[in-house]
Amino acid sequence: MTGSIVVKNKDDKVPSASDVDKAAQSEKDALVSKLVGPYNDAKAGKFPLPGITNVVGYGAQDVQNASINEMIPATVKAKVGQKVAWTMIAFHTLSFGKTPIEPGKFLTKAPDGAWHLNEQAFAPVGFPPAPQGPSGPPAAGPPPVKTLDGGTYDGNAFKSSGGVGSDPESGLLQYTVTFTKAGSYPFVCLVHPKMGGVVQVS
Ligand SMILES: [Cu+2]
Repeated sequence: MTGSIVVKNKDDKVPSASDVDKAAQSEKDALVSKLVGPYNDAKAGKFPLPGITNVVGYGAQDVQNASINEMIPATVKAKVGQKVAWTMIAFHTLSFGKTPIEPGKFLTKAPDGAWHLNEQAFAPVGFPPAPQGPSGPPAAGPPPVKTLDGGTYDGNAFKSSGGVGSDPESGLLQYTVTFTKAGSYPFVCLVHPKMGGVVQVS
């Protein structure tokens, strides 16, 4: 994520706030129009790569600077004993149970006014953390898939993937959870408020 500030001479003309707003809006419209097709396909259960049925966040390969902060589908159905896989697209968490922080409230203000990241939002909970290895050069062909197995879940505790995502170099990351008891299990992303869904296990 990068940006730049251009400092102009005092007498140079600079765009007005409304010019900047208009430019930003048209950039946004252009990005949205590129994402609408893939988004509608995903909502209809159509993903461009095999083996993907559930995603945490979504986007389009040719749009690197915008993504969709949504769980697709929002309702996932599973049978007792079934291992469910979610493909983590950008940086999100997939978290079940009573969350240690309110989704989106991952920054806390210290008495000195400095903002700190709330580590509880991004730590994996309820299973051993995945080994963090260096990512290699991109391989030819479809991106490799790495699996982060979250183990089993019966609704009795907090469980979270931690803050994870896929990246173009090391490939897709799938987080899996095996449901051992019938029930309805809501899940959220601790980074983005309103990003959630439910697993219905029967
Ligand atoms: Cu998120």
